[in-house]
Amino acid sequence: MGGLSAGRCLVMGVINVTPDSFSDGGKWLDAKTAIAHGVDLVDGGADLVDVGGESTRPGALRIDAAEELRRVIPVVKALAAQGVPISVDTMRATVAQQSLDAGALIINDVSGGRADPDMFGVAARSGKPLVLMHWREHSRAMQNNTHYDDVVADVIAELRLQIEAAHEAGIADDNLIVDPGLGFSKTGEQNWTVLRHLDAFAGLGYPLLVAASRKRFLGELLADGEAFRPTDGREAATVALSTIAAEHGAWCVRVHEPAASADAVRVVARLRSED
Ligand code: PMM
Repeated sequence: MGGLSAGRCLVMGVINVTPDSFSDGGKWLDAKTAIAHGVDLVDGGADLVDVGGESTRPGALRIDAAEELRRVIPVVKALAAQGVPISVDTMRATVAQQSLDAGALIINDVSGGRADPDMFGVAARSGKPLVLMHWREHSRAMQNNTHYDDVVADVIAELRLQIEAAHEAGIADDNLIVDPGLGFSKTGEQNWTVLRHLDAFAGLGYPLLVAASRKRFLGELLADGEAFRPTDGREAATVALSTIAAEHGAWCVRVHEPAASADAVRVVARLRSED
């Protein structure tokens, strides 16, 4: 993964340039604010910054490519120009290509190449790393598609198909990163099962990205009666999962607030190192 390794689990900070993402929707919609937030994420300990323009929260409707480009490209361009390592969170080949042209280093495709038939071609030609997340269908209906015989075995088998398709499209093996896709076509219970078996996902032999930050299943776990814990009260639980992901060999954790996770991954690295 070239310069994108540090002898420890990396921390990816998140900027959603969207009006409607579940945890930070609307906060960074203006490019200037988003760019300043990207710099804050790095100052707060993020090793790289993930920029996305399309919400993937359950039930979300899609925006068009022009709107996604309008949201994402100025932010990618400005942060990359300041030397911030950028991944672009997009399911569209055209947004991926223009983001790479603007200086992004990684394509983070939550559909794992399944939403846009041109995505693998862009990734293959660019020679840049591609995150293949486990994905079944678009957000609008994904929570109606959560049947598995065995969630760990089935998600791994589906990820293997995505990996095979990426190979066939000419993407180099060492440019693939995998992600189990917590919350994507998965119930809260299934997310916990996946997290209990991170070793099996790491065992695929690719760098593993884990993105649990502030997700709904944490709000449910920490609920006060019927009321889910609000997103800004899910930080400590997020850091607990960053620690566990790092302990199980994750390459990177994707989080909204990097500072505490950046400390946690250093604690794990120190414990795992020999004296
Ligand atoms: N989750 C979200 C967005 N992008 N990317 C990857 N690779 N893995 C994820 O699980 C993932 C993602 C949704 O969360 P957000 O709205 O907080 O960004």
